[in-house]
Amino acid sequence: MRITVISGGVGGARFTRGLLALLADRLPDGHGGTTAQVTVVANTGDDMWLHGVRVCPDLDTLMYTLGGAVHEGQGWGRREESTTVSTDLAAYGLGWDWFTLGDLDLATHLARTELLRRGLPLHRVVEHLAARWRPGVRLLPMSDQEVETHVVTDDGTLHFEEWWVRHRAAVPARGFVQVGVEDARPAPGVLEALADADVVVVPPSNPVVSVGTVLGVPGVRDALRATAAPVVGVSPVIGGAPVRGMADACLTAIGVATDAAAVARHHGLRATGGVLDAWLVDDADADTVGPLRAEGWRVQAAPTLMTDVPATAALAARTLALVDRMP
Ligand code: GDP
Ligand code: FO1
Ligand code: CA
Repeated sequence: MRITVISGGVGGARFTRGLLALLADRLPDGHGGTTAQVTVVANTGDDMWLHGVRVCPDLDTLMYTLGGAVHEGQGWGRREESTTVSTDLAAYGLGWDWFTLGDLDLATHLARTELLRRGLPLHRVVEHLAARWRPGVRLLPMSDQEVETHVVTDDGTLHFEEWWVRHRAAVPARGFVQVGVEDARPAPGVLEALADADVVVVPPSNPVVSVGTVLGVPGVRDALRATAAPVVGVSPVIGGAPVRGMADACLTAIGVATDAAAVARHHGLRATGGVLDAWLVDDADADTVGPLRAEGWRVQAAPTLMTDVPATAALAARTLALVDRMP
């Protein structure tokens, strides 16, 4: 079974880790006995140049999380990490003192930058770096072209990471722009991964700056609307709040309520011009099931807190079952 996941960083990575645990006995066994392949299309809108190296937060969170190297508590960066280089860079007054590049993480950015400078397109760079970590999925950037999410505030425009990390999204965002997206094309394999999937999953990722950014790459939304695969999403909002991070500030910026049903309606049903067929809400939001069903949604309430891998595997199972795609 071919499963395609559209992902940001921590939420999408943790969901995918649970999905792989669910499929554990059905993943490519290297002897041709493959019965399930997972492709993850990752958001690259958080990416930036820093100290001359290319930083790709969501790609790296996916690679590290699925490769078992992530700093679990942070959800980003490497597990055993030090900040010797970052501290010394600060002594030169360079870089962002509110954005720490760990020493081991820096090796990833140096390797990526070297390969980019050799002329490899990003999707080939990702393939090369991911091979070391064996994430168990095909990891694709949404595009090989640089797309950067910038945040429009009353005092000017900021790179998303500055807004998110330095300001903790406390500066009101009036909107988001994906710089470069007009000239971006889906990376090789992305459209096929959506068209040829047996199921497409929108995991509990940030609906605006993760999922929304991927959908904004020309051609992606159309491919999602056109695929024969059912498209099922999981609410990243529980009980009116994001589980972690500031997706509420992102939703408010685009005029969407921080509510499990409002996020579904924001993505929209494919039958009425949107991109989803089905939506899983948390048990805490079971009251949204009736109204959404009345609007034509395939919707169920389930435990959606990804407390550990088994819980997430159970969530992944409920997600696939909602569209009759149990492995
Ligand atoms: P980021 O790029 O690191 O911000 O990660 P993502 O965009 O992939 O996911 C962030 C979103 O995942 C946030 O909006 C969270 O509310 C959501 N999220 C994180 N953990 C959970 C969880 O355990 N359950 C649910 N339902 N959503 C979660
Ligand atoms: N997040 C922070 O809150 N503080 C940091 O200093 C920080 C550094 C960092 C370095 C590399 C990287 O790949 C991610 C990093 N992040 C940091 C996380 C980043 O903001 C998130 O992964 C996402 O981009 C948010 O959606
Ligand atoms: Ca992100």
